[in-house]
Amino acid sequence: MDNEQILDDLHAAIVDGDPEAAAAVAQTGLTAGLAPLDIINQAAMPALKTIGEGYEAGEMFLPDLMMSARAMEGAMRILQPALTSSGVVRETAGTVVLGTVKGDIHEIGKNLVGLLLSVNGFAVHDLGVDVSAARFADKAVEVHADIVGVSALLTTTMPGQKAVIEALAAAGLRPNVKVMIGGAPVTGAWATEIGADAYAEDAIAAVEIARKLVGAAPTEGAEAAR
Ligand code: HCB
Repeated sequence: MDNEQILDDLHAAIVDGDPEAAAAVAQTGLTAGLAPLDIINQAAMPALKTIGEGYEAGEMFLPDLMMSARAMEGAMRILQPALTSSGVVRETAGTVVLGTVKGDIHEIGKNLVGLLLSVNGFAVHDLGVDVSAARFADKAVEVHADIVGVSALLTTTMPGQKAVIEALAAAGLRPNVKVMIGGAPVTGAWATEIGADAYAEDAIAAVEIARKLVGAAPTEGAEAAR
């Protein structure tokens, strides 16, 4: 089976919401020598985009989204250890508190950001999903965070990112603790509007931006995870 077929099969398994097939194809991809990050970027993420577009067009429904998310998790169970073991971690690049805002339970993208930051030497404290602004601020104090990464996938929960910035400011942490925001509906313009330090379009960008925010020289960064 050629690599293109493997990527097509994984795309199909995620769109079809088949966790077992997704895990099996992900394993086939690794065995064939595909880099875990390439499998994620070239098959898994486009599949989620397809599902999202189908949902928006009224051609797919919430159970479809949920099945696809499970299939993505099936693939990630195989890909995550491979991604972790391919990273070269030498020292702690910085401390990051990460989470998805209150009212929002999307976690796939946030988990990917956390994984790539860890692989690239950051100490990541993942608060999970549906996290209040106060909890972000408390954790940032507790672990002496350099960066707070805030994910939001719904237009209705994006104001939660602003609330996190306000909570950090109220705790006296700004501007020393940097805020990096992301999530499908989030833009650079929104980051500017709410006073975030950075917007990261994807997990690879998040690593490079995090390095810049802590003043570390850019290195092979996300490339180390390939
Ligand atoms: Co969800 N959902 N969903 N969903 N969902 C979206 C996000 C829509 C865009 C689908 C659509 O309509 N086209 C839409 C949001 C519309 C909007 O507001 N603009 C939507 C909706 C409406 C909903 C519900 C309201 C549906 C309903 O109940 N009627 C509901 C909300 C539940 C809630 O949160 N309260 C809901 C539920 C779900 C699940 C539970 C079924 C499932 C999530 C499962 C899980 O995470 N465990 C789900 C999924 C899977 C999606 C789609 C299909 C994929 C999201 C995803 O994982 N993308 C999504 C469609 C889409 O986005 N194309 C759809 C892949 C990751 C890798 O991308 O953007 O999350 P990402 O993350 C990137 C990037 O943004 C950046 O790096 C990541 C990695 O590259 N990044 C950061 C993210 N966070 C960062 C933080 C940083 O500091 C830095 C960078």
